[in-house]
Amino acid sequence: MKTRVGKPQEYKAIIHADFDAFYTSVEQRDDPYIAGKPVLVGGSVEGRGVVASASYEARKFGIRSAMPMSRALRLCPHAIRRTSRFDVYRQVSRQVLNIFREITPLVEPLSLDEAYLDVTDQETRTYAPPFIARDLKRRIESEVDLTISVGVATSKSVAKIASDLEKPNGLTVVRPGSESRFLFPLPVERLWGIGPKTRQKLNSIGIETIGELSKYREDWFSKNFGSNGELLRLMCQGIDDRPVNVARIRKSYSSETTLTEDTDDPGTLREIVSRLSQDVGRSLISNGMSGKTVRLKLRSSDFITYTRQKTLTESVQLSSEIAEVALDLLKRELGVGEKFRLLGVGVSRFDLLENDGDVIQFRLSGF
Ligand code: TTP
Ligand code: CA
Repeated sequence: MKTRVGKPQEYKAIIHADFDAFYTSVEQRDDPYIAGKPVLVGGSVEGRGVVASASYEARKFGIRSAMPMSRALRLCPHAIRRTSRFDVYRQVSRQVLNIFREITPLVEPLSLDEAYLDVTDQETRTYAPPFIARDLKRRIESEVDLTISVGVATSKSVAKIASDLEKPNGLTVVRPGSESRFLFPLPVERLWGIGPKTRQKLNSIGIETIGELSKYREDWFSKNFGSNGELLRLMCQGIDDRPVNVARIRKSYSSETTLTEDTDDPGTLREIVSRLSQDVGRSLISNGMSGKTVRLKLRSSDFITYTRQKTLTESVQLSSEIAEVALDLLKRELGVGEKFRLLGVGVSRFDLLENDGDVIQFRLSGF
């Protein structure tokens, strides 16, 4: 590691790197015939599949990730559809993470196509973080033949927001001290953890921008966002001390829900389990993961929590496959007069992950 020479101030230098249209860019790279054309990677129309990734040429037609494939093809009938090749995406991801790790050992992958790098120790008087980021982009382009968008900032949350602003092939630098100027005009949903529902709620009370949200006081944040309130308040100011976490390894994906009313109705319970399976399948697909163990969590009306699980010979990833196993596990718990108040579905045992520890995800919870 290089030594730091005469650093003027004590702040961190964080880079967030994110592939542009990851799956479709890999497909275009490997087949020159479809380069520059509208390309969709995802499930089939017949199988009621959704778009996993849309090339930027396809986005001009209004196509977005998670849209049903049938709708996407109505918007752009001449789009070229490809099925996912996870093995290739994983291989690209590993190759790029290795390049990142040649630059700094402090690399935190978030999913197959995103990572944070802490380059504080690589900065020198003549080699500032924006140059490190520029060189990083050039290396990926020449060695992997793909483009990434990067954000450079003093914290993870600001770097992540920055990398998204000038996609594709963007390089956005937020200089130390200019965080508020950068963040305040942006809409609140740019902040991590502010999903569509929270955005709507904030908009309904007249809060549109991060600047407007930042005016509220500590007690308002804790009242409205609970224990995450303070984290969010500080993020509005561009303050985020979370370190780049090399060791964060996600070992399972799950989704659970507390029922509005305890029930033993098989139809209702089956529907909930199917929906939870869908949530889990979506997370697995967007992270290029699959697992062999499907787990069903149940909490009865007398608050007894237990799990039932099945380990398969082949990994599953699709919602339909997960639901099939989870519904089978559920079937054995029905008809014994027990009512349930909570259900959960999870998938774990990522063989790939156990081998190389590459796929990691962080979620801001509690919203
Ligand atoms: P994203 O980074 O959200 O999307 P992207 O890389 O295709 O496009 P960009 O970052 O330029 O906006 O997701 C990364 C990959 O994860 C994406 O290529 C495919 C997969 N994915 C899904 O399978 N389902 C989804 O709903 C999403 C959002 C992504
Ligand atoms: Ca991406």
